[in-house]
Amino acid sequence: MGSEIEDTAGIDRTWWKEAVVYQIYPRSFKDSNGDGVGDISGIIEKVEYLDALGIDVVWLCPVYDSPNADNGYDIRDYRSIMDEMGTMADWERLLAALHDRDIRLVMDLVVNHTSDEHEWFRKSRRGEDGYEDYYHWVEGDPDQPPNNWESYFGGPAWSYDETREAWYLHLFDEKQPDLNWRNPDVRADVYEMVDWWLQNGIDGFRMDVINLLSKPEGYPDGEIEGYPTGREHFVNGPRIHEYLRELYEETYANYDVMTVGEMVDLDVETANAYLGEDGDGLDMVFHFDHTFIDFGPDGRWDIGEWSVSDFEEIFTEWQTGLDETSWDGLYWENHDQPRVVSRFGDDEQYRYESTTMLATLLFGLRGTPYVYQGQEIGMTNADFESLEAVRDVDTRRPIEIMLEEGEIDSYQQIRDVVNYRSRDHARTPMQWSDGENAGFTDGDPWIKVNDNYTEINVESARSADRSVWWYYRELIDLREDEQTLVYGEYDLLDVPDPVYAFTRTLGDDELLVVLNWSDQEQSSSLSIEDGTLLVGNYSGIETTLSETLRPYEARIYRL
Ligand code: TEU
Ligand code: CA
Repeated sequence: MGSEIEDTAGIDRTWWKEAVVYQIYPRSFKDSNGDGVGDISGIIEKVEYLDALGIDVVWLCPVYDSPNADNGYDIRDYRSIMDEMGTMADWERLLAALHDRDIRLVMDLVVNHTSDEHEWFRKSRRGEDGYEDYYHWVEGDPDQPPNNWESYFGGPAWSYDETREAWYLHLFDEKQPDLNWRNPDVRADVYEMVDWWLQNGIDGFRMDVINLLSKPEGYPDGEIEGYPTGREHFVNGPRIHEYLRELYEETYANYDVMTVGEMVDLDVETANAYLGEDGDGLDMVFHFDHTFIDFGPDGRWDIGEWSVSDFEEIFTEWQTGLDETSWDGLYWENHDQPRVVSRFGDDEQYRYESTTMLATLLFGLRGTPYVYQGQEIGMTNADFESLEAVRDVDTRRPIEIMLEEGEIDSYQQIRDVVNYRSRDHARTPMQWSDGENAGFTDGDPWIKVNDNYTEINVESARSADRSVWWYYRELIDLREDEQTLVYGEYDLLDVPDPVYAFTRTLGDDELLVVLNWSDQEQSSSLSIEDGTLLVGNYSGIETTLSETLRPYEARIYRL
């Protein structure tokens, strides 16, 4: 609790608002048995590390039994652990080890779809009694999908099933059929499973593409072209609020847990309908607005221009547009996004400065910050020199389509965009040391290790006097001490780009966040005479804000 503001009345304190969340993609975090795949025992080896970093909550990406068409986001059995990840007993040890250190555990909840190898789908495909309507089936011409909806991973959202002789819907891979939430039996089965995990003692859920659950009857064609066609029908679909409300009431309403909904295509108004007092029992959301900023005219596989004012506009809209009781999930990276320093910073000359500037922004905003594994040491994008090196279905599939359709003749034509955007950048192994395979595995890693591991790794970052790791450590501490950083109101200051400055105010307490988002010196256009510097990524600054900010300089003051 911050000493300055202990007396500030009227804050409704909530643990998940004050928490810093650390996201683990288990396949790439730490391998304990030399098979090249990260696992639960590997995470247990690193619990001490997580504690040293100071985070409060771990969000663990899927570890459930899965054939791994989409690395665990295609679940075969919700109640057992994938062989490669370990056993239920390992998972219980992990939960205990985290709880021993007062770290909470949030699990991934993937209930828009299952694997096509899930028992429900196997029964449904055979038309077994009681399971016929567990998924979205439409009969018809095997050459003509029921409508023009597209998959997020490219290509049509429908596949024809020879066994059932009907089309089934999959908004992601064909091995990820969408569950039919209109069917009350599906909902009851899901709620029972969710409750089972809650009873196992977890502290919440990150809810995968949770605003896609409701699909309209009749499956009307999409009218709006784009990524992907049909989205006006299945994003925030007709019964979405009813389903989420019911899920809440049947399950986590009865527990002290946190929920964060990953919501595609979400705007602020719609977020308010899901969140807060009049919402559906969801605590916070992840929106995507700031991740679309650098899409080119041809979409995701095209690199577009972005500017600091685009970011200011988006963040300000969310910071000021969310209702008093709504809450935001703040992130730069996750397992679906490239490395932020390579994207919005400078991963060469100013890797330290730009990574820490971006971190200062993340921690300076109102909401709960999420740190993705490797972000805390400033990991960068890798070079995927051939299609063979690419692992992600959501990179491979679109490229295969481009090749089939003759949009490109070879992988090399798209390599630069892959090296900019692919989800695989987040999935290269965590760089623990300058040892073999970055200390991730004794075996052959399932995906390439970034070549720069000899320079960028946890061991060297922790032993350096100044490093990205120590800066994150400082920000995490600061947020723990300063309630104003958690609860304070956000106000944008009117300074010329590429400087971005805003204040956070709680009662009488006022903090100033000022960032130079460029590789050039900039005038801050602000003059602070007697502030107290709380954190900064350059040394040798005291109480005044000098006119000139150095490249990617970031500071937080108490005014
Ligand atoms: O992601 C949803 C989602 O919107 C992504 O597929 C996104 O479109 C893509 O990564 C490009 O940015 C969630 C999970 O986070 C992702 O890993 C899964 O592949 C997907 O759902 C399906 O479960
Ligand atoms: Ca392993």
